[in-house]
Amino acid sequence: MSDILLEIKDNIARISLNRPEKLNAFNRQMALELQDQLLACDENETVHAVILTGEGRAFCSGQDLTEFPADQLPDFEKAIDENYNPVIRLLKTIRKPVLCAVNGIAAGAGANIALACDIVIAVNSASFVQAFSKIGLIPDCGGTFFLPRLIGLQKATALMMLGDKISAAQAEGMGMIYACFEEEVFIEKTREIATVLSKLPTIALILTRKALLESSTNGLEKQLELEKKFQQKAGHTEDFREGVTAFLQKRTPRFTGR
Ligand code: T3D
Repeated sequence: MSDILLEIKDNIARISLNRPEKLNAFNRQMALELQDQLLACDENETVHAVILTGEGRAFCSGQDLTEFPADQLPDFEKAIDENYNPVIRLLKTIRKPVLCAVNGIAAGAGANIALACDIVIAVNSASFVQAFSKIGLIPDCGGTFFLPRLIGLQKATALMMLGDKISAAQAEGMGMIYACFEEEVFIEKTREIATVLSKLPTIALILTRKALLESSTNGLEKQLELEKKFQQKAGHTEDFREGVTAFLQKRTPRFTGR
């Protein structure tokens, strides 16, 4: 049985973390398999949107704490270089929008991998915890980059230092995630949002992600120049022509991702 499940249906890939008995804690194999499946989705032209979720009652409980060697110092640099940072880089470069559907607790690396996705939704019963400080570590997986940008420096500092567990509703309230939904409609809502994403002009979405990411470090002048460059790219796609034509013909556009 694989630690990551991949299912592709109706142009949507569903990638699922699959170690439910460990609340989907990341071991090395799971991190490497996740990289493989993200790459596979990137390259598969039939995939227009990706859902990242977890099997069982959790989304992900972070690094598998049983994986550290008992008799020697752990090599975090190697583990982060090989296991985690490639996942975050892939989530930010994959040429398909990624919807994270947080189906239960998201702790440590699990919380921050969720935040690296394009859109994050959660079931009402889910919770988020920056568990790192509780075991003497610092937040990784891009958490120190994404969280303060989402909720502000003060709240990010407090959540990261105190390691408080917050509910999905609190996460939505502070802008950490896009929305949360009742259990009964969560799967349906996830599918609905992924379907919308899968039918939008993919190149424009990916350029939007890139522009937003670059805005974190650019000044206004640089960002205006970047928008100009990216708009030129978007405006030269078949999807742009289709979008305008469909509008003028008063019909639903049929985007192809080209
Ligand atoms: O290597 C590197 O590069 C460093 C990177 C570090 C990144 C990190 O993610 S550090 C943070 C690691 N994660 C944590 O510290 C969280 C640990 N887990 C918890 O605090 C709790 O399990 C939860 C709050 C997530 C959930 O609590 P609860 O009460 O719902 O469940 P539980 O009973 O604690 O867990 C259920 C089982 O999953 C249990 O196993 P058992 O007793 O039934 O056999 C538990 O040990 C196991 N489990 C949960 N989290 C982990 C885990 N096993 C290994 N590693 C885990 N992270």
